[in-house]
Amino acid sequence: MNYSLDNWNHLFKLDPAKEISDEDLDAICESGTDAVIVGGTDDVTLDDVLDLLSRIRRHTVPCILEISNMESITPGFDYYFIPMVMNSTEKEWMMDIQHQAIKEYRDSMNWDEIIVEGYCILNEEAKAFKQTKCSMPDDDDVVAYAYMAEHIFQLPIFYMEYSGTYGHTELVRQVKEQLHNTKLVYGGGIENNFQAREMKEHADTVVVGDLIYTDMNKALKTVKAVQEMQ
Ligand code: 1GP
Repeated sequence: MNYSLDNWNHLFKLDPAKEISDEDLDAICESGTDAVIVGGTDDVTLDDVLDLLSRIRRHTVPCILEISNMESITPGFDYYFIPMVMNSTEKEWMMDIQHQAIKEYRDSMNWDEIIVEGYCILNEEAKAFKQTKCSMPDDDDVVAYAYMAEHIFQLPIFYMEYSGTYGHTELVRQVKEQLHNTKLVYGGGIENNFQAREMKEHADTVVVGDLIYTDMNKALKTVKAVQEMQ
């Protein structure tokens, strides 16, 4: 595997269903972030994914597709994130969709580019929480999911997904204590430098999403705040 999880401190996540100007996209790509993820929950279409891909490709920043549906999978990205939703109540989101994808695409899959994420969705109001029929885990559950991600599934990433709301730093700290080989990715509700730094104290990687669309200047400042910690 040749991906550079060890060096990914900060990632931006762009939602293909949301508009972004060329100027803002250029600023994101040239910000010093370690990679740009393309991923969303609702209304993700192949056209919109391809549009973002071609515009990001004007820059040298690595580009990742976080797969949300089979219809919008396309070659051309540097990496592919495949979520397995560990706190879903339905096996479909943990295993069955991935199983179907393997059946269909196995021969064209390059495992140097594929990174499987153990996802734990921790905001009950998030669209992804509802869509994937999650149940809300308590802190001990989350810690145990992280432990399973590392020891049972040996996943490269455990993703604490608070999408849309700022998470609990103490729980992020506890989860990090469990993980030695699996990288901890934190995403959700980061609205400023301080929060980006606070989560990066514990997580290996922080992801900034919505802030791109609500306050571009603040979003850009999270990059420096995190990169300066290295
Ligand atoms: C979403 O974890 C990312 O998948 C980032 O969350 O959009 O709340 O920043 P926000």
